[in-house]
Amino acid sequence: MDALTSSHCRRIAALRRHLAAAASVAAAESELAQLPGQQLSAERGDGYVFTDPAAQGILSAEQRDMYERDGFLVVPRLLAGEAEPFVARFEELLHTAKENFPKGMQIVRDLVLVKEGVNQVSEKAITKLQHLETDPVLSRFSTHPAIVEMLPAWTGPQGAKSIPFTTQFINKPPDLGEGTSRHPLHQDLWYFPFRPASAIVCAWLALEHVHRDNGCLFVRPGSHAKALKPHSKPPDGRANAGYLGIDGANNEDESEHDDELVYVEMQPGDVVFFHPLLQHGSARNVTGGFRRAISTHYVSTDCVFFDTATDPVQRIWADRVASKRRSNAVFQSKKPFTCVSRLPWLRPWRF
Ligand SMILES: O=C(O)CCC(=O)C(=O)O
Repeated sequence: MDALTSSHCRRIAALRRHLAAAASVAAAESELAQLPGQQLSAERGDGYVFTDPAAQGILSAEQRDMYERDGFLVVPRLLAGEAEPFVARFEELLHTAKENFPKGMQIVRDLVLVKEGVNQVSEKAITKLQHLETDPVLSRFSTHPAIVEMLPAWTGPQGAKSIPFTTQFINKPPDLGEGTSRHPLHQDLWYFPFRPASAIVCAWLALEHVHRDNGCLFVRPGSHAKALKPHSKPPDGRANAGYLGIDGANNEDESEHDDELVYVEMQPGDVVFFHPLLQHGSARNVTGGFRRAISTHYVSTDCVFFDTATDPVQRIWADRVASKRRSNAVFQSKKPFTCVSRLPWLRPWRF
């Protein structure tokens, strides 16, 4: 009887913990829903919400409708035949001493693999290069005329800037069995303290055939029309530094959600444009090769920061920036959701 009671107690305690965790996710979601930063998107003049009126003449009616409905759009062969120099440059950088790297470029290593003994300067340990602005070759993606010409469809005709830390070369190494090559389901808007969300867009170029086995992007179509969800590091610790996921969904095996997800298989030169609220990620690379892509987020010069002092979500982000000593007056504002800045720190290219 005693044994039964204590097993009951353990189960009840476990159930309580489970319910408390679920309740705290629900509480965080409802708190988030109240925030000014959740005023995400509004109709933009011609009946559309997620694309700018300038999209007319850039996207076909069908493409525009697809983006409005799904939150992403694949443009096949937009940069056909242009993948090779990016890959060659990445490989050249792998053999370049750090002190000879382009100024400001950051190497993001797979910390889990490094901890497990993978040589940290090897191709297998490097998951990303970020801040590609000063690199003579890799910078050509963000400023590529074929991409830049399409931007007004989302960012409007007034101009756009690339968001510096989002210019990245992504090198997904073969998974060693721990799932560290996986990027959990997330929304990029979590990292961006400016709005409106729909005037931000990501362009992601496949540098080779990307498919389910080597970890192509997976997306949840239509999720761009929903709220920003709380994000955190996956509790089982299998994700890399900075790879946050949506609370309650970041530790799961995405194949459990196959009915809701689309796996975006692409050929080299294909570009996918997607909304910053679109829930997306990429699965393990279970091949023996690498899966490479290059991407950039762009933001309309009409976007405004909102007050991070009154918004806990954005405060996390602001603290991160502050900790990197990119001092910035926009984070000092006292008034909620005011136009405190026209993106002064987004130095790189204006289009
Ligand atoms: O390319 C990938 O594997 C995922 C990239 C991504 O989702 C991101 O950088 O936000």
